[in-house]
Amino acid sequence: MKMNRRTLAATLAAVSMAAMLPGTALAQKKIVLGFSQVGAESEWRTANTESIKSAAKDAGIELKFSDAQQKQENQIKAIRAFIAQKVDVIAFSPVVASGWDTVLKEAKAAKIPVVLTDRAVDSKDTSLYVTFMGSDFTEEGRKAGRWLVEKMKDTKGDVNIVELQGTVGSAPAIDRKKGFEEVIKADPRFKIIRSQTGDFTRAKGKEVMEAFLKAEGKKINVLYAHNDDMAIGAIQAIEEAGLKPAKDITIISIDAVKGAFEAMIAGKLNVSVECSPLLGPQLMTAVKDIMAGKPVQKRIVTEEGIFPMEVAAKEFPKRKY
Ligand code: GYE
Repeated sequence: MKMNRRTLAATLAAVSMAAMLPGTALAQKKIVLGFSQVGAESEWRTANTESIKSAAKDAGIELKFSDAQQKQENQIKAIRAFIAQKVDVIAFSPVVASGWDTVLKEAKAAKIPVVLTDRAVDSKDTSLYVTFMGSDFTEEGRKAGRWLVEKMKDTKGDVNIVELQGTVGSAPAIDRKKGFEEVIKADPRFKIIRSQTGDFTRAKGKEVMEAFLKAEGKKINVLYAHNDDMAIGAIQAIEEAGLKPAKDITIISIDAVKGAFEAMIAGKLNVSVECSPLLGPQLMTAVKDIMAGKPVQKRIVTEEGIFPMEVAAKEFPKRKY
């Protein structure tokens, strides 16, 4: 059928009107995003969840949110459910780095693009995901190490360090350990005398620190905790043992959440390396770009700083998490 200009214009107008009206076949479909979260283990994670939920709302994206309670099997189940529901995009923060290839291949076979947020996977096949957005955890570990080396530069003798690791096998636990060791190994005075996981939680951080104190007592000069929550739990253990946190034991942790600032202002934590959980807005941008067929960078790195206790009171009012 041939159309003259006027009928063509009218048809186009009608089509675009219909696209704006809900309930018509041509109404624009909301993008559906399935997100599998690690859990609610830390202040960081709570802020991350909040960021994702509010950014989805702001972007007009329908979010199917699932909490895995720190279990990989639950994340795999959630991803399979998202595939069955035919969501448009799947995003997740992998609790551990390994063991994802099978389920990611299932998503790929279903032609559902996958975005990694916060934590990386160790899959060799990088075509299994579109992009990975989040922090450089190795660099965070290096920042912690550099701060300690500088702090101890005028002291004599061994520096005995105890380390509270994050969740076993998680990218931040692996990389924060690696980056920190890389820096401190330059000086043989620095020794990690105990290292154990506290699973990124306050309760575990306290429990493991109690064990460290029992075993090593006053030998401990430094606590390096892979996140603030474990440091905050450990601070309690240190006080209960009759020692002064941040004085008798120098304490370094990572995240720079509000709880860490409060501890620094109270003089109980020496320094926190920043790790931003506010990944929601950039995740929604990536989801929209993917749906629009625009190219997306393979790696999106979060920029972050470091906050020693001396600046805590001044910085605190500016903190968003
Ligand atoms: O540092 C910790 C959380 O993956 C960066 O997970 C995140 C880490 C964060 O439980 O507090």
